Amino acid sequence: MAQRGEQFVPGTLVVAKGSTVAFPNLDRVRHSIYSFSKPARFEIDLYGRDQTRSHSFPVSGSVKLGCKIHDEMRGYIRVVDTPHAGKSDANGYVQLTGVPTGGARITVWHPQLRAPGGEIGRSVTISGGSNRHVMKVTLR
Ligand SMILES: [Cu+2]
Repeated sequence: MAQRGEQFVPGTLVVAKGSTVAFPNLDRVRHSIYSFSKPARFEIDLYGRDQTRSHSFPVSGSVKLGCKIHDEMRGYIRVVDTPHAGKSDANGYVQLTGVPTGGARITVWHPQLRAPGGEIGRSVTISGGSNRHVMKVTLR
């Protein structure tokens, strides 16, 4: 997740639990990174252009990132403990592969979703015949 144009790019990242995320600063100005989110409370001090810092995320959940210099900078990392996860595209579609048939629980998370923790869930039954499942996520 880079820092470019005084933004986190991409603004949202989905990573597997235990992943280490690199935060290259591609701006001319210095940035810091902080999080008060329960799964990952940390602070990375100011660093400059073409420098990279990284952080590991051993706990699943949602992490909201900020920069202490630029108040409007927001980044979101969703740390997941399932291989069946993805980020929906601009049209709201996400494709999950290799989902085993049977009962499953689908969770949708969005930083602006008006629900506890920004997430909603639904139990579904995955039927056989295809190992690719495409879902459309619509937020109202
Ligand atoms: Cu900054």
